[in-house]
Amino acid sequence: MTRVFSGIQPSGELHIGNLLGALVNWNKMQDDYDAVFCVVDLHALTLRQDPEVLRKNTIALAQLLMAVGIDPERSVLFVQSQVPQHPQLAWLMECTVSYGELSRMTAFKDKSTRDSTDFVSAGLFTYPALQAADILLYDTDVVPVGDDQRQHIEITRDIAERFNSRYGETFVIPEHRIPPAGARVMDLQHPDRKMSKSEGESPGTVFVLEDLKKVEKKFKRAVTDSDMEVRYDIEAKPGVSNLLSILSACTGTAPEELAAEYEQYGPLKGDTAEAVIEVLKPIQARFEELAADPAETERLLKVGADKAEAIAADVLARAKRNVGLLG
Ligand code: ATP
Ligand code: LTN
Repeated sequence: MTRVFSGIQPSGELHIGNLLGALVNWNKMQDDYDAVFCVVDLHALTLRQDPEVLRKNTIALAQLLMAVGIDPERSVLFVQSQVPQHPQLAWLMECTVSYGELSRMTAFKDKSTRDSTDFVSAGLFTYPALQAADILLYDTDVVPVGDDQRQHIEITRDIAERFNSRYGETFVIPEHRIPPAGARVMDLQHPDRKMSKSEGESPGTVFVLEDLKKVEKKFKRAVTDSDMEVRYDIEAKPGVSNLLSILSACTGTAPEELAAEYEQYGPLKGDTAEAVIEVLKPIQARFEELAADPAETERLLKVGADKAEAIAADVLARAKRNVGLLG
């Protein structure tokens, strides 16, 4: 069966960009694929973390993934640092990617130059090598991600192809899968930039666990533009198009088709808020239940890590053998 793998960082509160760009898709794929999903806590360490907060965020993110519908019975759900093959293969990846390739990663350029980053770790620079290890360890065919991860999947393919040509067939070459709607949810106040966790609390970011009244307010105050036409045109009308994309991701109707149904911004904002609230309501309710029993979540994650390790150990052994390391 086709294998899918994806990861998400426990580095802050989940927003509707993460949900619509990635998680809704993960959820759907469980039915038709052999799915492996990972909370990438080692990736979160590339930026400074408070240890207590990291531990809490890791458990909460796993609970949120389950609340969205990721089923630890049907899929493998685990925490990256509990499977030691990830950092082990990452070293082989670091030795297969060049300094120049890593320097060209836009995510590194963005994160290393942010005003809030006062310390640029070496891990932030080599981050894509660890991500390549995550993906390649599971003989992954498909990686469902949002649009911002395109470059990281490309570099994973380049590393895998280079390794295979240097040392013989070792890795499956993965492909990205970017959803047709919701792949790039933009900030409601600054529709020219993507909705981001790192922004923290802001009127442009809608969190999955946010109070629903506040969600409604944020949509009502979303930035649109001064001409009054509802049209799907990302370049000319980024704010309105963002609302249409969000509504489309929630309803499954194409944004162009939705645009034809509206003559004013007010009702579009109201309906988008309502559609998002309908998606969030059951997730929030399920999360409340799961959050009451963190020990059970930890137990499920351990079971997941064992299942993951059973796959990853074989692939790491193959890579070590091919590269000339002793078994
Ligand atoms: P940060 O905002 O701090 O860069 P992030 O929100 O991108 O973090 P990640 O853990 O890096 O969070 O991403 C998890 C998944 O969510 C990835 O597949 C990513 O592509 C997707 N994603 C993140 N932001 C958006 C967005 N605004 N629209 C659609 N998908 C997104
Ligand atoms: N870099 C990704 C998170 C991530 C990931 C992965 C995604 C780490 N490892 C493997 C897909 C597959 C991010 O920042 N969104």
